[in-house]
Amino acid sequence: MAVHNSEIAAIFDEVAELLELEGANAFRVRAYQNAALTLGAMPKSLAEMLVRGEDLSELHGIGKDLAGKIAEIVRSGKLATLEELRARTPPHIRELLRIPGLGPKRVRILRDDLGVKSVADLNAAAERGLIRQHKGFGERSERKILAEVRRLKGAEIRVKWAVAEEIARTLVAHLMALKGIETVEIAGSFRRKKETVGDLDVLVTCASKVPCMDHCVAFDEVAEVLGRGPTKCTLRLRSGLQVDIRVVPAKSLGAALHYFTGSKAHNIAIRKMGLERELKINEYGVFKGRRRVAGATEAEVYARVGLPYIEPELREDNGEIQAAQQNRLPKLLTLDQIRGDLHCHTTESDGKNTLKEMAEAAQARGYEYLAICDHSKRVAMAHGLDAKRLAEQIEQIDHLNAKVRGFTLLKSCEVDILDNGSLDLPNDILKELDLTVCSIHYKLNLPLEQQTERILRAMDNPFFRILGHPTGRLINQRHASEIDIERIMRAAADRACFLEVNAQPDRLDLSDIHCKLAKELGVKLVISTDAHRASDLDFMRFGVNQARRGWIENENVVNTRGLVDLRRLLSRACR
Ligand code: DGT
Ligand code: CA
Ligand code: CA
Ligand code: ZN
Repeated sequence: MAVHNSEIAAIFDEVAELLELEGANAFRVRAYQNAALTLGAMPKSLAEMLVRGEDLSELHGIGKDLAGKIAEIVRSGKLATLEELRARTPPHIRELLRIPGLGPKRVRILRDDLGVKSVADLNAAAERGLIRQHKGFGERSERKILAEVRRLKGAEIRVKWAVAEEIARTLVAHLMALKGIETVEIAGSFRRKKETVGDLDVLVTCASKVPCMDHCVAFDEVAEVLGRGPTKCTLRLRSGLQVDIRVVPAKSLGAALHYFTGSKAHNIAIRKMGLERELKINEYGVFKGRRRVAGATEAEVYARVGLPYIEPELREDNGEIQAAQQNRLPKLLTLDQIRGDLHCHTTESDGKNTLKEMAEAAQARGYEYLAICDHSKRVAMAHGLDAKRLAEQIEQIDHLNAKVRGFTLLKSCEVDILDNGSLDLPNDILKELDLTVCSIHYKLNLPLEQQTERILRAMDNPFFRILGHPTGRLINQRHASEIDIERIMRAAADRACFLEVNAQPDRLDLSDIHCKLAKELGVKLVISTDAHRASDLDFMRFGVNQARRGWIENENVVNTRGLVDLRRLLSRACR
């Protein structure tokens, strides 16, 4: 495997960082930093230059010493200098460097002046208000540090829903393989389809005398058995995910499912309603005095407190109980109501499948339409399209459409919203498209006011249709951009524009709360996979889950419409 320039640059960056942390000579630090910049921006492969016997020390800013180090990395994939530096730096200090906003300079100050040697120390110092008192750190950076530390701690333990689903699938298959195990249900936040889950809560019913616990702990992904009793065990899997498994009697399954699905706040509210009717509700059933009056199904439990069944996605004590009392629960969107996908890429930009392959994959999923949204030119890294290449793609789409019946490729583009709010391609090519998905990929960190204005300005363009991955967040990796989402939604409603629910499992952007807000403000949503390969079209269900948590119904979603209605919605002329 050839070593990429970016990997060499990353090694030099880390050397510079650790040298600076040690208080090394500033010239030496800068030499590594400059080299990293030069190499990172070089179009030619250093590894290939070496194969051809070219002399790297002739490159700008690369002396004999660094040229030798590049050769060492290309040869071995490693750099001894870096290994030594890493070995000399305590691991807890290196962890501090990973906190956004803390470079080596600041880490050194914190260590030398406040004795901060780990993330835990940092957290304690920030909580005690010591950091804001230090010159060069004000109150704002202290707040930011606290938020980052909390995020770091959270990021370690909460698993993305899609990842949990894969693990859950193998676990359920394992459990069901034992004869005598009758039902396996996963409750908890997983059943509520939360975007991340803390652990899996599994309920099992089985015939008596079945060695159920032995079978649970024999799951081959178990790393450690954290606890075990006759009807309950807690496991840590190799992926780091924890699992609580409980065996419950079949007559209690509904009550247990209700209890362990949560959320806790929802359960408390339901239990309170029970108390008002002199009913005791727990994981074993619904009891009047000592008599069990319900418990086999969840519907029974709800019926006992005078409510219709409430879908797990709604159980957050966020208005669902009042809605149930008034018989105005939403009729939640379902996957089979989705008629097409309005955001995908092809090999023309950074996708892995061709136009034709994407079209076939969409047809195989029973879709009526698929919008092709390759990147625009600003995203050079992804080989974004300029007007000329987009015009060629439009022709290809016309050509393919002429050959198929009952399925339509829609002409689109993921147009970059530039820094000043203008769109990355001229209107005379945008007007040839059926729709546009307009997204921000650069400058995600502008201050709230500026970022909001940027989006509103873009929306003023008559060819703006859909705001793609509106906040830019990446679950466990990158915060949402600071935007005034309510203002943006009101503007979208005014201009007959739509917001995307990006179904990529690490985006899920909009959030559930924002989906609900959109519905309340009368903004229609588009649920799209942003597929970069044919199989990504299956991400649709993650987007649907997110929308369901946001109370979204069929009519709130643009791509539940057939093609004719869709085209009507997309034409802003009719607004
Ligand atoms: P997670 O795992 O952090 O993503 O979130 P959950 O909701 O799965 O929470 P978890 O695993 O701690 O507990 C699963 C369910 O069990 C929870 O949603 C409601 C129920 N539960 C847990 N502890 C309590 C409690 O103290 N009181 C009540 N009423 N319910 C509880
Ligand atoms: Ca859980
Ligand atoms: Ca749990
Ligand atoms: Zn995209």
